[in-house]
Amino acid sequence: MPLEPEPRLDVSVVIPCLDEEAGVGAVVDDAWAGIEASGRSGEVIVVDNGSTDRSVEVASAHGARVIHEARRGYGSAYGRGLAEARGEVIVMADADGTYRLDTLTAFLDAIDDGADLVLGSRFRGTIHPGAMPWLHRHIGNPVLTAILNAFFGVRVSDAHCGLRAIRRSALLRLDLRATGMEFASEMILKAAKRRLRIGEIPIDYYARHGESKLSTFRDGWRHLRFMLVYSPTYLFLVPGGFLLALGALVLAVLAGGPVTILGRPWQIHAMIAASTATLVGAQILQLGLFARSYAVLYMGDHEPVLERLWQRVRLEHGLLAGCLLLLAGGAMLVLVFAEWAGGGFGALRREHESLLGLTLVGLGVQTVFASFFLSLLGLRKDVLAERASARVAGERRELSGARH
Ligand SMILES: Nc1nc2c(ncn2[C@@H]2O[C@H](COP(=O)(O)OP(=O)(O)OP(=O)(O)O)[C@@H](O)[C@H]2O)c(=O)[nH]1
Ligand SMILES: [Mg+2]
Repeated sequence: MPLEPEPRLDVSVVIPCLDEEAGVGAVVDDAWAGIEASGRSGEVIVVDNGSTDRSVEVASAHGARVIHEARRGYGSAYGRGLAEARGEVIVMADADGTYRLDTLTAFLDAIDDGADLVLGSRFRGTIHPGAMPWLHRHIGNPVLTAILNAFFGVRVSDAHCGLRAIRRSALLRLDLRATGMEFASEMILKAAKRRLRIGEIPIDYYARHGESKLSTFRDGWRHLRFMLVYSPTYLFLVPGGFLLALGALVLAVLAGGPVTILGRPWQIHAMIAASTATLVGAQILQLGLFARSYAVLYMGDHEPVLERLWQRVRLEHGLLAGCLLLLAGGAMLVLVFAEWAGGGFGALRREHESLLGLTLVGLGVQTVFASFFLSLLGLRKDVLAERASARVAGERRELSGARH
């Protein structure tokens, strides 16, 4: 987002608006009143996306700077509005009259007190009758908020509240890209990743004017999808690790032949399932590792364990591990073949051993090729060294600052 680096006002109120002629005028008035009550300098920006009603006229008549964005969507509108904002602090609000901006001073005070991002919380405040449908109030918002908290290690009570404030310097670090309603989740999860300070203020939520632009399932899915894509730990590492561990355990138990557990014989079918789980689990884990590495190397994510791994583990280590797996699996297959040949290629009952050998060969091949792919991603490994030396330089500066 090409944000202007120098703020020229204390506060910008940015309001996305799509066909909200019934609400936008009062919201703009409310924003000006909030700015005045706070005693700060400010501006009110309304971002239109091709409204077909009188929203633009109404917003302008009430003194808003109206900006037009061609790309549709709540996130696209904010991307543009935030880039145009000139305030030191940016306050975000909807155009439908659901939020009151007499709370603006409280948001600005919270930023003055050290928060980088301040979220309104409807759940800790008051949701007035008719403001939020039952499904959103009791299922959609709480469940998606809980997922965001679990995935990204935050503790917010209302991840989708449209009334929030952010410090300009914090916004510059977020690199927001979402185009739809998932923009609301993106702000929080990226703030968490950059370790920004997130505050909350209980607020009132009123019934909206005009028609809702929120589509329950489409937008709910967009939030969920976005969180999954940004959380490879949950998308890849948890299911991959689970499948690999379960598969490997069953393979180990059944390696020598059928086993009786809980009074039932476990035979080749369980072994086939375990082999599939092992290979699929390993594959998902590798994809997770690719995704995390990409995020660390190319998207500026910070993950100490992975960064250390990247600096210590080389392509040759991966190739060695892959070859060892290949050798172990290959040796088992050779032994089975030798027994078969020794018996004159007659009947052979070594399914368990063969399957274990084949699974190890499969894992070996995957590991070899995954290692090559990782080393391709690692062409940008220099950024880690640069980041590390920048950190050391920063620490030195702090130390010498402390000494003076
Ligand atoms: N410019 C622009 N604004 C949008 C777009 N979609 C939604 N908005 C605005 O973003 C704000 C939030 O959308 P709402 O429809 O109120 O969504 P919501 O607040 O989650 O749902 P409700 O509780 O039903 O109001 C409103 O001011 C909309 O006018 C869009 O595509 N472009
Ligand atoms: Mg709304």
